[in-house]
Amino acid sequence: MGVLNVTPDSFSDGGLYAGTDAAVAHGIAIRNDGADLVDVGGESTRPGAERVDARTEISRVVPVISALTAAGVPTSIDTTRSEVAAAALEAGAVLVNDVSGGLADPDMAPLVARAGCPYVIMHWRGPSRDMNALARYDDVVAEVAAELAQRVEAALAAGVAAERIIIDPGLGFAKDATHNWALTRRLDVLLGMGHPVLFAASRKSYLGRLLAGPDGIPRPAPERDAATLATSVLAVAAGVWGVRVHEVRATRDALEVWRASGAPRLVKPSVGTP
Ligand code: PMM
Repeated sequence: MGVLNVTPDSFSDGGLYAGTDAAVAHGIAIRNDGADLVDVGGESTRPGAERVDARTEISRVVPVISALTAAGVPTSIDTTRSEVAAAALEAGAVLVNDVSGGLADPDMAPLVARAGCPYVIMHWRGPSRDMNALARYDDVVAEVAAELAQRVEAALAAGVAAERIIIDPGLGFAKDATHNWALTRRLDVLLGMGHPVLFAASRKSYLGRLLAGPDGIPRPAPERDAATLATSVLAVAAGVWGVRVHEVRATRDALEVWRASGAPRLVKPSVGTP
C-alpha cells in the first residue's frame, strides 16, 4: 500500500501533493513503483493535528480518487468519516482504511457492510489532538489485541463480513517507541487473531528518534526510508498481509530480496490471548 496524503500538513510528506494534479501524478508514480493500492488521505493524523471538516476532506480526496480510478490505479480511502468513505467509494476506491477502527463515526461500519468492501480496522484510542496522553499501557500487546478484538466484534455486529476485515496495530497512535517495538516484536499475537494484518511504520517519528544524531535532533521524515524498509521486511517476514509505505519501489526491492532468499517466516501466529 503506497501512501498518498492530499494534505498541507501531514508529518511525513505534508504539502507535497496538496494539489490534485501533483497528487494524481504521484499516485500513478507509486502504482508504477509496484503499489497494489494507493492509500489516499485528506486529513492529517499527525500528533496534535486539528481536524478539517468533511467537505474539505471530500474536496481533497474525491477528484484524486476519480482520476486515479480512470487511470486504472486501485485506491483505498484513509478516513475516519463515513461521509468521506461513501464519497470515495462512489469515486472508485476499493477499500476503507479507518484509523479509528470505527470509533470516530458509528456509521462507518454499517456503510462498509453495505459496500461489501475490505475494511482496515486500526487500533486507536482517540483523536490525534490528545493521543499522546492516551499512550498508557500495563501490557501494550495484550491491550491492543483486546481493544482491536472489540472493534472487530463491533464491525461484525454491524454486518461487515469477517473475511473483509484487516487489522492494524496503529503504530504511533497513542503509542510511544517502546510500545511500537513491543508490537513489532509480538506480531504473532495480532497474526493469531485470524485476520490479515497491515503494518504501517513508514517514516514515523519513533524511527526519527532512533536515528537521531549526536545533537539529539531526530532524523527528518524523508530520511527515514531505510529504517522503514527494515521494519517492512521484518513485518512481512513475520507474516503480515501488507505494509503501508511512502517509498514503494525500494520496499518492493527489499521484499524481493527477502522472497528470493527463501528465508522462512520469522514467527508463527499465536492462537488465543497473549
Ligand atoms: N498512519 C497514518 C495514516 N494512516 N493508516 C493505517 N491503516 N495505519 C497507520 O498506521 C496509519 C494510517 C499516519 O501516517 P502518514 O502521515 O504517513 O499518512
